[in-house]
Amino acid sequence: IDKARFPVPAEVKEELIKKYPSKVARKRTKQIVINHPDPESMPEIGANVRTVPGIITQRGCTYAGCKGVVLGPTRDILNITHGPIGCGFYSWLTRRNQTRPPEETDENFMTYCFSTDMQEDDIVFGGEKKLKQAVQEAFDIFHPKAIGIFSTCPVGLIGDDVHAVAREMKEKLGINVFGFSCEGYKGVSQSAGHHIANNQLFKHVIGNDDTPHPEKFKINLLGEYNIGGDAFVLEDLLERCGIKLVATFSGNSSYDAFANSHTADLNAIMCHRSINYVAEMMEEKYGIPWIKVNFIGAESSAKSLRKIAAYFEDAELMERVEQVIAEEMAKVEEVRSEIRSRCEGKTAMLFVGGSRAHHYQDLFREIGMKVVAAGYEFAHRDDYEGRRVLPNIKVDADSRNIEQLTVEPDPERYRPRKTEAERQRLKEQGFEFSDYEGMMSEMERESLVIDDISHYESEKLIEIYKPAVFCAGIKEKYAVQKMGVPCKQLHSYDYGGPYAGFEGAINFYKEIDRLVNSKIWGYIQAPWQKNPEITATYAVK
Ligand code: CFM
Ligand code: HCA
Repeated sequence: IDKARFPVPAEVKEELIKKYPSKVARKRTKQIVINHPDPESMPEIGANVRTVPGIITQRGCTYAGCKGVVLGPTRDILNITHGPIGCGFYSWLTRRNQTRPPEETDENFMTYCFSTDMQEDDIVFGGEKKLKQAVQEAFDIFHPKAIGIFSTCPVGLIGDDVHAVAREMKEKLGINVFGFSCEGYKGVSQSAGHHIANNQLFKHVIGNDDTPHPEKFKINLLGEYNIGGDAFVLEDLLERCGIKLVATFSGNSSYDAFANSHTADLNAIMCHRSINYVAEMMEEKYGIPWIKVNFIGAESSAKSLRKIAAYFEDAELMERVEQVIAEEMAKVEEVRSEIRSRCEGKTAMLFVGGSRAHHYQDLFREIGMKVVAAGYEFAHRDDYEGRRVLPNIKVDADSRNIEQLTVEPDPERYRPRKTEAERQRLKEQGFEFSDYEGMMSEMERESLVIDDISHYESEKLIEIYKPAVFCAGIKEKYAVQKMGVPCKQLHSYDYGGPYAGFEGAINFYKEIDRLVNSKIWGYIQAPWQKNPEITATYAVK
């Protein structure tokens, strides 16, 4: 970080926490670190800990992580929210997860919002009867092959047993019905909901259909949710390379693809945070190895394709991949160099979720922009520090009801995709299996890394750095823009996208160019520029 242009990070950190009561400041200080990218001197960061009550956080709830994030993008599982109508409504497509049924007659329930619309009576007398009726009604009208039931906060508080209802209805209707104990309050964030979703998918769906595929190179794409059409771009890219995509978890996906996903040779993971549990369980039970990929950014996309091809060690595949990369890179370069000349040296901040605050930094780097601060809402230390960190027991106590499934190898279906010797050889060539690459090693020295940033801290950061663009979500968007700084939503992409793959990179460069080089922001005055600060006086006892 250029000291002449940017404030001293230690002073910025001090400024961010100085107004907090000392107990809160002590907590926040662990979650705000000044980066050192080398593994030996990389600081530890506090992550996956409960937000201090009273602080305005960007985080969402466990139900959102389970129902909205992991299961939401699957078109033909009929998802019923057991709870007040707001929970179902909020998680209904605000995430812009798209789907495209191959045939017009294929089922797509994503255009519907199913909920038991829980009322006071149900809270007092219990809601299981209503839930059973809802499952029956949904079955009678739609005849789905599977129904998922999702618990919201009141379900846990009153003790409705969604799993008993699911078992009973599965028996009665003869279709797959499964429940999720993903009450919103259960963990410290969405992250607990990912875990619950992973467990139930593994227990109830994955492995239900053994039909083999004739193709030579078969992969699953894990942690790709087709926001703004990203998965469509990647499906096309893989097809052109001659790589068979068995299942995507869970963008543009179907129940049948999940059921059959254990027939793939390799799991390629985009968002590790939300789906690593499935990857690990599939490796344990079926012997499918996993690798990390990142299709955000042109360079990263090329690297990821090469990594997949390297795993299969097939000359023809490698050649095809190189061909596709060359074709795509030519198109990217045409746009990139011009945009780079206008964006070079400008600054960005990214505060999102559990993987994008890391992955999208590549796109900014590609157009010469500098990331001065970044952080996740709910990622774990692994995702920051890039090393496997054992769960912090104190933290886990907050979400102690989340089951860590014990998975045994399935002797009939376990097939080592590569022998131990072959794996070893790949490793010696620098090929990484199961790596925990994190955000901090790729960020500049002395940049700020902030976990679960508070609204107050965001405002302070913007005041101090005045970044050219601030990336976050809908809750922050307009507060940021009122300060005269454009906010790009990296969750929903605002109305844009796709941003994945080469095509997506071009779209993103253009969007950022448009935002950071627009003159409009200069006409907006932030409140502190217009009016002198009015210090509030409080009544003191
Ligand atoms: Fe993974 Fe996601 Fe993200 Fe995530 Fe999310 Fe999302 Fe996100 Mo919003 S699964 S962690 S829980 S990449 S919904 S598609 S954008 S916070 S960074
Ligand atoms: C969620 C979904 C969310 C919210 C985005 C936002 C998404 O966590 O419930 O705050 O703008 O990507 O839609 O992360």
